[in-house]
Parts: sequence; C-alpha cells; structure tokens
Amino acid sequence: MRVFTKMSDIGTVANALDLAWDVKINPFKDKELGRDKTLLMIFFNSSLRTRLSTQKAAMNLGMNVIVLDINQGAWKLESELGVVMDGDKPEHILEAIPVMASYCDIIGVRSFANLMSREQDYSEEIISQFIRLSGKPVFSMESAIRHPLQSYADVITIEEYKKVQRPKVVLTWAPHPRALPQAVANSFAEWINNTEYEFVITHPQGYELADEFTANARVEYDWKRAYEGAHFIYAKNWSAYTGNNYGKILHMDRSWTVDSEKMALTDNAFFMHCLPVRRNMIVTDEVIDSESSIVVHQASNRVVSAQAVIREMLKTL
Ligand code: AN0
Ligand code: CP
Repeated sequence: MRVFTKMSDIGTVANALDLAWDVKINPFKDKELGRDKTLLMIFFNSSLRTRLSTQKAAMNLGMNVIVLDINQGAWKLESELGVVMDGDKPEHILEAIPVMASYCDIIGVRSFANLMSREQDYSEEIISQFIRLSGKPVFSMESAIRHPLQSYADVITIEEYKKVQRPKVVLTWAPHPRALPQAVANSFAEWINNTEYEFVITHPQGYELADEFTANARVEYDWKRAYEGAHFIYAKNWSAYTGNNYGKILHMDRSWTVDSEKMALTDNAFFMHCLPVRRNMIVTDEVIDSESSIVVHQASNRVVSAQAVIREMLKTL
C-alpha cells in the first residue's frame, strides 16, 4: 500500500481488521521493519491524538519520526497553481513537497477542509499534491473530506465491544459552537457502509452529508427512532454540506446533545466520539463519564490503525 486516504486503499474492512488484530497480538514484533526509516508527519492543523498515536505507532515499528507544524515556524505554503506569489505565502508546495520528501521514507499529512469552497475541499487538492509530488508513500491524518485512521480505529473498537453479530450503529449529529468539517462523519459512513452492521445516520434537516459517503445508509431525521435499540451511539458535529450553506452552522440545537434520556432509548449502547469533544454541547458529563463511554479506548486504538497502515507502507520500501 503506497497511498492511504480512504477505506478502499486498504482493500476491505475485513482485511483492515485482520491487520489490526495482528498488530494487537504483538505490537513490537516488526521493530526491524522500520529500522533506519523515517516518518515525516506534516500538520497544517492542530492535533493531540493523531500526533501522539501515529508517532507511537512508528516508534513501535522501529522508525525515526520528524514532525512539522506548518503554521508554527515553517514557511506558509502556497498551493494554488500559476499564481503571482505577492501575498503572505513565501513558498510553493511545488518545491516544498519534493524537498520534504527528500528527508524521509513515508509521509503523513493532516490538512483540514477550509470550509470556504466545497469544490476545492472535495477535490482533496493538498493531499493529492503530496501523493503526486513526493514519490513517497503518503497517508492521511485527516484530509479535507476523510479521516480514515480514525474510522479504522472506530471499527476496531466496535468489533471489540459488540455483543451481537450485527450491531445497530448510529451516527448522530450534535451541536458545536464552531464550524467543523464533514471529514469524520464522511469517513465513518464510508467504513461502516462496508461492514454488515445496521447503520443509521441521524441529523437535523439541512445537515445532509454527501451521497458518495452515506450511500445506502438509513437517514433518520427523528433522533428518537434512530436511538431505539441502538448498540453504539457515535456522536459528531459537522457543518452543512448541501447547497449554498456549505461550511455553515445552521443552528446549535442542544436538543441534539447526547444525554442520559436519549441513551435510555438504546439497547445499553456504548457512547463513542473521535475526540476532542466539547462536554455539555456534544455530550453531557453524565454520559461521557458513565460506564457506557468508550472514548478513551477508542482513542487508544488510533495507535493500532496507524501501525497497521505504516507497516503496510514499510513493506513497499
Ligand atoms: C476536527 C474535525 O471535526 O474534523 C478534528 C476531529 C478529529 N475537530 C475539531 O476541529 C474540533
Ligand atoms: N481524533 C483525532 O484525530 O484527534 P486529534 O485531532 O487530536 O488528532
């Protein structure tokens, strides 16, 4: 695997899970595979989990790791082609990417949607340029429209906690004070649609996600019906995708906050969120502090998904 930006890059969810269980059995057995190999992690946006878990994964594989925060000390990078560079960006990615690639063997990139232009965000321009110009294996650490390492860890977590063969998994929109990308929700839908789980997406009118991600999933505007009998409640905020509302917050309706009354409708569902999470906006203290919350274990599985992906990339070097 030389590119990992979406589910199909790793084959199938079943294949991804096999690789994950192998990492879990003995995380240190491939220490020699990464010897004298360097991972470069490039962040255009902030991170806690992705930064630490991916670095830990690379260290488990015996690699060296370099981390670059583009917005903290690096030159601001221009990505538009053919522009007169008379603005605030002193360097173009046309040079910066090959230069960065010359210092490493594998590249991880985090570059969020800017939520200004749907066309630009959904063209995945930044990560595509890294794939095209670096000549190195490239994986996404959340691109404009997907967060595959997160969804991979999410599926690992559901497999570990599920009590029935075909659990009912509910992705619910929840309120948030800032406009967030659709990436986590898109990617979660993409992965869950490729499992046998019963999958329901619930959100207020106007927060519809792109059809390419939701595919055949059942969309339920009435959260009560979505929560009924659920085994997993996966909360996430996202800004509007459709029409002229792209990137906008339509409202912050706290009747969508995940609370104990809603959880009581479920079949003892586990609560999941990718984190960072805003307490008492997305989810009440009571729910996230309860036994049913598995957010910390979910985050711990980010090491496993990252390690499985980097290991497949190391094998191609
Ligand atoms: C980001 C998002 O919603 O895409 C990252 C989540 C992993 N969240 C925030 O910026 C709060
Ligand atoms: N879930 C996740 O990707 O977290 P960070 O933004 O902290 O990396």
